[in-house]
Amino acid sequence: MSTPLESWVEESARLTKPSKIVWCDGSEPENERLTELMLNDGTYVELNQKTYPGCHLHRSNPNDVARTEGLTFICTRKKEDAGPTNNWMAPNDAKDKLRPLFDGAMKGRTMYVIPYIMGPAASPYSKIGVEITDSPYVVASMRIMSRMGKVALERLGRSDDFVPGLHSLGDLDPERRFIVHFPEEKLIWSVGSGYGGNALLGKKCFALRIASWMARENSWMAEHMLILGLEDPSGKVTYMAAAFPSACGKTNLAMMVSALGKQGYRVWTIGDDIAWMHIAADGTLRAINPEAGFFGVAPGTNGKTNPNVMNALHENTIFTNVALTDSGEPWWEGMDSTPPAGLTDWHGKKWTPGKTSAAHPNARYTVPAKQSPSISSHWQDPEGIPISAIIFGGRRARLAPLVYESRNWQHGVFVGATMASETTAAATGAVGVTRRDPMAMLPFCGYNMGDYFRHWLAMGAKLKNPPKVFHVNWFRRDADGKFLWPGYGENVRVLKWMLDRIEGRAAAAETPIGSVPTASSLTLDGLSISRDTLNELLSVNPADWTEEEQAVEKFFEKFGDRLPAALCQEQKALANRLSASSMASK
Ligand code: O2Y
Ligand code: MN
Repeated sequence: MSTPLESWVEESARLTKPSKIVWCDGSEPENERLTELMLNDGTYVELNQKTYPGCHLHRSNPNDVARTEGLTFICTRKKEDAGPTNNWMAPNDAKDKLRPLFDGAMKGRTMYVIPYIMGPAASPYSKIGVEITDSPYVVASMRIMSRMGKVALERLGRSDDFVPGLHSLGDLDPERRFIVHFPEEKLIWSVGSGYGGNALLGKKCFALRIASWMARENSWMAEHMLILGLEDPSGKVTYMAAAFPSACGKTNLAMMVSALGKQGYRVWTIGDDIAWMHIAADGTLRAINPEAGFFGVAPGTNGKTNPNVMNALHENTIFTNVALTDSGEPWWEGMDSTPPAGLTDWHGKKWTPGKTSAAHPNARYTVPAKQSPSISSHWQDPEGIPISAIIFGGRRARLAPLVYESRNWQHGVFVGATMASETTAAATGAVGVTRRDPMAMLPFCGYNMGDYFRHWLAMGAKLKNPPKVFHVNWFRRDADGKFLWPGYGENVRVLKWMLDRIEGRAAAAETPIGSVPTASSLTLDGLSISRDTLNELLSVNPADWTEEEQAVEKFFEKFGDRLPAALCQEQKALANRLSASSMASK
């Protein structure tokens, strides 16, 4: 008798009609065969194998260069269960719409069956997915980003406990591109894109959208968070998870080279994008990184912003939509100050400096996590690592101080739920517009965000000693528009203050929004920063925050009666504290 997996593969083959089916085992010889095939058909360009052994360049279709939120749907039976922040289609309507796009889509192509594990192979908190795809580039990428092949098939056995994801490149026409999720049946269908989050179904589709639904059902958390460990001079490591909207330097923070290295503070990487967190038997929150690689933005990455990843990506790395030097090496804007002569751009054309960038702004590297010099020796611990702090962040030019600590878990949930960031030139659309992005999950929560906030509150109630919750803003500017804080490796000073708060060592001043460091509680030796700049960085302006609180009230209205009362209370309490503080200063 067929296994549930075999039955689903047969059913998918009847629909998509491939000329051949290949079950991927994740082995080196299989990867070599696929590499050869992609070099021959132009999917891959070989990079300089002396300086970049095992590295290749892939150029995607120019109309297919980023995740497409507008074409991403959550298909629940009831529209309210997808909520006001998701695109919604009824499950049957979605299937009726997409079935014809899959019908015969793999004619003349090979269907690859990719069994994969999200999370360390030996962890009870890992989960199995199976992606069916007609893209060998997706196979090679999934091999880096997950534990793929034999290991997953062996763990699955004859069980039906896997998340199926059907993917086809289709004809790559954006008019026929859809990424749809059926969280009630834990199923993913994606057609018409071969890029990133749209096509590597283990990442955003499974590990966040479907997993967030599973997590609520079973009292755990699937979060869009990096995980890092901060080592102190005694060798003790304290772990923190952090959520940032895009363009806030999340990967750089996860892999930071500490400016306090000489004092014995070092940052270790567990993960750069996603955290699955569960409550352990002792009532602590423990996290695993479900991924095995980094799929990071290349432009802007250099020896200063992220020296660890720059070291990591010299071997076994897939580069997508970067530029190519005349010696066959990858290049992107922000790698070094002047572009080398003789560049080929991301379209494969000779590049002349001028209006267009040589690399696409969303060009990526896909690199095994184990290659980073910053990778923690605990990154694959089956039970996960204990989380002592949760950090939310955003890019706010004026409003938010460098760092503040929430009053308690419930207030921390409010801080996460009201997170916002100002758009940068790197994102599409207007620059400097404030986009609210609760817990950085806006595009990734697989259900109604009002229910998601309720789940966060419920998790706090189950934790014996909930992590402290902080908010950071590396991007505050002065009146002339200059950044007040140097960022990058210096951000460790803020992490150290958090650690000192956790350990009960650091002082803080109470403000209406939470506690900020006193000037002397931050470790600033070796950093040239004036007292005025520091005061500006840490200041909380009640007038600006009153405007913010009113914007939050309006944002919360979206969720109607799905918004937990506790968050309304937090918003009203903030309003009261702000008004009391304004009165006191008059
Ligand atoms: O454009 C894409 O498909 C990549 S999106 C992405 C990739 C790695 C980590 N995070 C993200 C994101 O959008 O949050
Ligand atoms: Mn992300």
